[in-house]
Amino acid sequence: MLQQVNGHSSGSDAQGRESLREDLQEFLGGEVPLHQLDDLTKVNPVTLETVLRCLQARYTADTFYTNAGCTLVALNPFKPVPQLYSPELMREYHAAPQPQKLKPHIFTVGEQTYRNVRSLIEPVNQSIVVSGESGAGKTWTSRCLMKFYAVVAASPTSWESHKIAERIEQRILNSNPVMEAFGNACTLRNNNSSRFGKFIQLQLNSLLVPRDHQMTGAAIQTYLLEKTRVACQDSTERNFHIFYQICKGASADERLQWHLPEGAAFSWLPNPERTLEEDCFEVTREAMLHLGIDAPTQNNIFQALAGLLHLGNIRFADSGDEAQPCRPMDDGAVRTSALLLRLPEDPLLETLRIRTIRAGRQQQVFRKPCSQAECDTRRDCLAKLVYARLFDWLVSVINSSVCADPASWTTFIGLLDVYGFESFPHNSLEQLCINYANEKLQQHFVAHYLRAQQEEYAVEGLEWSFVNYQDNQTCLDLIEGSPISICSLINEECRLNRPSSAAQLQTRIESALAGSPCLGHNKLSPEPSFVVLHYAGSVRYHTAGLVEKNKDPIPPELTRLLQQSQDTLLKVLFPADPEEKSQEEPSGQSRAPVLTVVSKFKASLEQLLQVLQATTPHYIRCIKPNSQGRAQALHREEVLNQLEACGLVETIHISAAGFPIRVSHRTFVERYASLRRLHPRAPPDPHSPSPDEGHSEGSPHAEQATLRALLQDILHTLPALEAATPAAPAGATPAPVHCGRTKVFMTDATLELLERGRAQVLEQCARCIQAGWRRHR
Ligand code: AOV
Ligand code: MG
Repeated sequence: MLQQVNGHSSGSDAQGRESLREDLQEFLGGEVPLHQLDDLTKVNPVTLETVLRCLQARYTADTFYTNAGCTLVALNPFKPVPQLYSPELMREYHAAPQPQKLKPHIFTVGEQTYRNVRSLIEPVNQSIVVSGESGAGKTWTSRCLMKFYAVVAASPTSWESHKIAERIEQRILNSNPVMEAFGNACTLRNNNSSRFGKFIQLQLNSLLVPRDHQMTGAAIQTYLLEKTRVACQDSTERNFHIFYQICKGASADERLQWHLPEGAAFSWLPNPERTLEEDCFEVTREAMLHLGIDAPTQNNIFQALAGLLHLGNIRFADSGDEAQPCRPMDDGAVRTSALLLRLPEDPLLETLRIRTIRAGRQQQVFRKPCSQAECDTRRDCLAKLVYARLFDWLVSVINSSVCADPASWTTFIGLLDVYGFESFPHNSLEQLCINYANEKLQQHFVAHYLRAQQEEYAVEGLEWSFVNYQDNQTCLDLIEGSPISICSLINEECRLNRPSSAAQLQTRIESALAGSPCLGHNKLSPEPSFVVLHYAGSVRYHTAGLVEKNKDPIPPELTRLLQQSQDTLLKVLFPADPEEKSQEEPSGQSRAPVLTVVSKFKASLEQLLQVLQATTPHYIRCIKPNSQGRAQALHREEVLNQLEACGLVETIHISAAGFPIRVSHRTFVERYASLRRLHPRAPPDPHSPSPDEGHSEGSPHAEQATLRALLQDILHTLPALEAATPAAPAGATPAPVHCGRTKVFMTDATLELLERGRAQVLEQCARCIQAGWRRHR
């Protein structure tokens, strides 16, 4: 847009263009240099280019937080900035009469939410949605916010209550290292990548001190742990931190007990040489202790994990005879893992190698030896099953340790640290779920943002109805709608339990949903796949393995085996069935409807949204300035992609659907007063003060009236300006502009028109002056 304006007014001289751009920027953004602009909606006009330039200027100036209307944009500094997170600074934001007047910070958001829940008139729950791509800083941000609340929500009245408060805050903070040890891993994008989504509800009371809420507890909800990582890691990535922690941090005694000799090689433990800060076993143990997980229980957990590592070392060799089960290549691995998991050795081996099937009219039980690949799948499945149950159990233990008695809290602040939009060369069910969640959150955000915009317009006395914005409901209909959607079709395949190829699934999706504008054209793909046009970009999902992943089948023999364990922990994780029913794998038709991954995810997502909808939301968008994790480097292209993916561009578009350009009456009159010369409505009154002069004299009312009159004069030149525009089609609608109580709202097109007129006046003036000189000479 700026380029267009410049192109019209200042020839081809690049330098001139640059200076005009700055001039216009100054007009639109006021006197403030770009890096000091605290709010991206104040860059004017709001375009990607200006937003990027502003962020870049701020990053260079080591300013990492910027507002964007009701959103906070957080750039990852990729270097320690301790002064930015000190308890002193937390208290400063907490004590400030108007924290929003301080520099943008996550503490502003923290304090705002804290004050909102504290309001005695109408206590209302708050939520903070932290989003952004992998490595952008979501978990860091959530952790910092939790520390913030631990500091500000701990104001004690007596020593006794202080003690209680500190204990609970400390315990809540302690949940972080534990959850991260078990749920985070080193990936290509982030050394400490969260492999699950998390919503933590910080519970506050108003009982002890009515004005100052205190944290009395917390409740944690997790989403979609990437459990496949236990048994399958990319060669450049790692397993969950906890496995490395036990291998590196175990004492000599523990090594003996857990069968983890120094330097032992485990196939599920790639890249052990990569030493990370996260490998600190002591921190995890200490935190677990604070959460009430005592040393024997910890010991039990770590022993089971060591058992999984040994399980991963079991390899099978084909027997060469279909009727014969595969042979384990190393009896030691089977023995040790059975020992550590306290499972009977023979049934373990049997379960991994032999499938039991019920078939025929009499439902006879058949035992079928598995192929080598099937054995591997069963082994991996066993590990995933144990790890996922362990993780859920840990979360429930943490919850029972930190959750407050329902009677002791009145309001909560929810923190959502959720995986951002993902698009890889190969996308599967995980990405579909993640992106589906992001669509949902985006819809929630847009609704909230539009409401905020609406409020600004209302304050300015403008009609909202002229803004037309289509939200992402169409895409959500495609993914989750009824009766037919991508989810329903994938679930249908699972339910029918029929053999169907990846290509067939593609065809079914494409033919049943052909009418959806959000289903992309699927050309040029050698592999069966379908394309969804998400708000954040289009993503190709591969259909191979999708149905199987959605089923997430757990052979019942595996569960039954684990129920035989003599281990105290495994007994808790796999309690015996109350009634011993027939549990052999049925032959097909008689199977009860399975709860698929997608249906479970959908249900938990709906629950989350219900919670969010009942709160006042706040948004923090984390941005990764570069993918190498380097300090002081901002890559425009990468940042642009993220602005797009986190919906900020969309927000910009929404504001463009309305009036992206807002300037105060005075600024507007100062810049365009000269336009009246071009198309005067009435002869300018020589006695009326120019805006500059009228400043100190007269009442503010009189000044307002003068400004308004001038404003109207300028706006009346618009139709003439438009008619004089060569490109304007005959009978074009007048350029939209709205005059609010304090600001003028306009579109890019109007700005362009005004700028062109102004350039014309300036040119005329320059000619007059030149002519005057000539006459003088
Ligand atoms: P993520 O949660 O968004 O990724 P993290 O919060 O783990 O990303 O941040 C990644 C890394 O960036 C951290 O380990 C820090 O080294 C650094 N970092 C982030 N924020 C800051 C900050 N404010 N100051 C200093 N360093 C920071 V993922 O969980 O992968 O989606 O799944
Ligand atoms: Mg994270």
